[in-house]
Amino acid sequence: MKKSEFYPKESPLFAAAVEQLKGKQVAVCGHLRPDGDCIGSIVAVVRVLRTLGIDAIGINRDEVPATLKAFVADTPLMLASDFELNGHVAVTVDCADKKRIGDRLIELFPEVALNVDHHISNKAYAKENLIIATASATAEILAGFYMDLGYEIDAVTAQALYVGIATDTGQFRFPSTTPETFEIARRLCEYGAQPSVAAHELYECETFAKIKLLQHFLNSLSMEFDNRVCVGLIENGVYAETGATIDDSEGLVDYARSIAGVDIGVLIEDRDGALKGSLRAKNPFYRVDQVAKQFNGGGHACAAGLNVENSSIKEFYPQLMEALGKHLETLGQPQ
Ligand SMILES: [Mn+2]
Repeated sequence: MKKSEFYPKESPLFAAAVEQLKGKQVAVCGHLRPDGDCIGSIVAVVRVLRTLGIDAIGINRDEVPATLKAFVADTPLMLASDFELNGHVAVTVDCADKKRIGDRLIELFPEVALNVDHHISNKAYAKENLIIATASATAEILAGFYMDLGYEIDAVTAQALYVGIATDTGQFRFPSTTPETFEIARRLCEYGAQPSVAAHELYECETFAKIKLLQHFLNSLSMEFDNRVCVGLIENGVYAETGATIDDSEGLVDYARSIAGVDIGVLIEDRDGALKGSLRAKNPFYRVDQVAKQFNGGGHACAAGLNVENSSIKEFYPQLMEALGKHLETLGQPQ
């Protein structure tokens, strides 16, 4: 084996964990409402395990979003509701908390063999936990492992890993984007990743319903805390009205954050009383994960989410603003 270049400490641990999976049936689980990094990582782990002779399939509680379907290609992937346990061993990717795999999978898998993730808040709930918080994406970690270990990366795997990195870095714009991110992405292109094809699938195949959802969101924007926080809402019933799917809210919050002078963008969605909050900061100084944590959520310093059951925007909005206000007051101004 050649010398580990990207993750000298973790790559051998990954190889050892993979060794333990040999001869077993492996279920590679992602998180609720899967994003590009989740799907890309599942696809990449399932494919690589299969090249190593391991019977692996991907499982998700929620459907693969339409914009990501093309990247799955012929990778075996199924919904948790269709999955039948047959002595499978669980591997999770991009899941900071075991809860993120969803109730049915939590029940089926009291134990997780391997947890690969880049969330700083990861609870290290598995037998082997490979958490690298400096990586921009779980896909970046996996790609680094594969390159370090000389695992076979086919064109579908390379494209899936590229998509995971491109989406989690906001197309290589977020502060998590490092020289290593570009080096890994560059090499993925050599393995067959095609950035232009990925960009077309991800950003140039929008439904009209999604644009109508964006229209609602933009109409709802309001400023808080001297224009430092911009909040947009998706009120209950808007999904039905526009015909948009819940995946279509992905990325809306970035419009709120994109405004000059705004430090934090916020999206609050109401889906029949189940609220979902998304917080996005321009600077990791703002540690929006700490605000999300106060509502049983979590995530990264610049990108965090939370879920509140049985509430309404009217009730929750002032609660979130109070928490944000206190948080901003404690933080002061970045240096
Ligand atoms: Mn991720």
